[in-house]
Amino acid sequence: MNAHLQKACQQLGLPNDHLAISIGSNWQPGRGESLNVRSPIDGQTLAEFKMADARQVEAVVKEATAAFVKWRTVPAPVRGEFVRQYGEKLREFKQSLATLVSWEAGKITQEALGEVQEMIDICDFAVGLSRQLYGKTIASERPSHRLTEQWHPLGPIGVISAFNFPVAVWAWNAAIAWVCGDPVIWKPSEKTPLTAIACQTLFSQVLADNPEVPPAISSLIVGGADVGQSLATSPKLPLISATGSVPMGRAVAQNVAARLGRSLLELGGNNGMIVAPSADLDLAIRSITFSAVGTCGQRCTSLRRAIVHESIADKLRDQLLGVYEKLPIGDPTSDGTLVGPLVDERAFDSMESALAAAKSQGGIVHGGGRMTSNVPQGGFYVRPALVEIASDAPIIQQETFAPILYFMRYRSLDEAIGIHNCVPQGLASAILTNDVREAELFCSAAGSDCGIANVNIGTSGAEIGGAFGGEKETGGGRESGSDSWKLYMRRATNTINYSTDLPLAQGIRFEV
Ligand code: UN1
Repeated sequence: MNAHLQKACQQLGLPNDHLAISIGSNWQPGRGESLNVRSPIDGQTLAEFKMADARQVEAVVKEATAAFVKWRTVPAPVRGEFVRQYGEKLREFKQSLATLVSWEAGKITQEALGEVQEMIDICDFAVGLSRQLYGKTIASERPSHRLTEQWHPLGPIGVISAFNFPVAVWAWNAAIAWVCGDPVIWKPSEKTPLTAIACQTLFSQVLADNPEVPPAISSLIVGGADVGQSLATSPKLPLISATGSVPMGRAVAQNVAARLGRSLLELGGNNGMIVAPSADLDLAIRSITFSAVGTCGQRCTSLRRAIVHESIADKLRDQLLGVYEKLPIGDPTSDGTLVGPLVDERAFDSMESALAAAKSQGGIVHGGGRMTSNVPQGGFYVRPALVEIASDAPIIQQETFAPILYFMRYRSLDEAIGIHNCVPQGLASAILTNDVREAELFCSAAGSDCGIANVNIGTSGAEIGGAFGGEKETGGGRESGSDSWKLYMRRATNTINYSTDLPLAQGIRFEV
């Protein structure tokens, strides 16, 4: 194992023998298939251990349910104090956790640090939120009555997360759920269990300083799809929050809906950007490059479609290709690298087949292909691709988790918005323009149909303060900031009569 990684693991207090299940600080071995965790950097094995199987889920759910009964009565600001301490722990271990994120998910150092910062930010947000979980007081139509609403903890929730944000997406859910009074059961991606084990290890350290906190407010189950399905079908988990592919989300949603539970889905992106004639081209180059090749095109928010006005298309394409040519691609832990590896061979195969399909549909492919020199051996390093293609080519409907940017041309803004909205996904979108009318139209009801619509920035890299999520096949969920917390709570409407009469609503007379 690489020396930096080894040091980071030691600092995080990571055990040498990994166990698949943790309820609070109680670790148990899995009884499922064995898992070989490989680093995207060089394909080397980072760890090998047995995953949990579906039959082990019930015991974890039972503990979380018992923890809920205690945690829901702890005052929310006191729950917030626990989250504050977790945030402090993350500050202390930011560097080590980021090193692990780089090795397990293949992120460049800057983006790995940014991911841990996102966890810290959501903890801070949740601490403030813990004093603001308020309902409304509503004017009652009856004399001497008070009509009001309260938000109560919902219950233990299941979090299913993806490899590309192996720790931040869990933290968005966990920090908010904890202040809302909900225990969290986490099934991380099988590709990134070590970062999850690290987060749970840090949780146990905070737990040790807070003996009154029920340990099972945080559990971890490293397992496969059977474990995910078992969480989704468990009637004891009122909310399942799932991030990943559309087929995974569809399966989760159907299982959760069958028992009338609540699901929060954050699925495919296929995000687009309109580049208008008045756009600042320098800003366009920088924002397109960060969104399209950052994280090697493996963010839900990655830019996949540039819809460029025909008057500036050739110039922008040439400048972009010039920048693509010089991109530092390689070991994500080396200073200066901007593009790290794809997560694995399967991701590389999907990129290859998407590019082949694009070619067969008339696309002109610039870049693409595997790099083998000046990169660590064993990893899947690729040249980002820019594909000039017609806006009606079927391939642009499809999201491929790789650095492929479909480059299309438009004449009128109406046409551009039409092309932009013609895909089945609806997560993030952007327009680059200096024309205030175009910007406002794009953000209006007649503009972008996505959950995130930006002006003069790229599609990726959202702050935690806003609600994060999207429409259509993206799944409709909202996580992280704004009032997303409401999904993690249940609302009770209370009518309180402080008179000796019993007037009925709607003026109904019912004398006995
Ligand atoms: C994801 O890719 O699942 O907006 C989350 C962003 C990040 C989160 C992405 N803050 O790109």
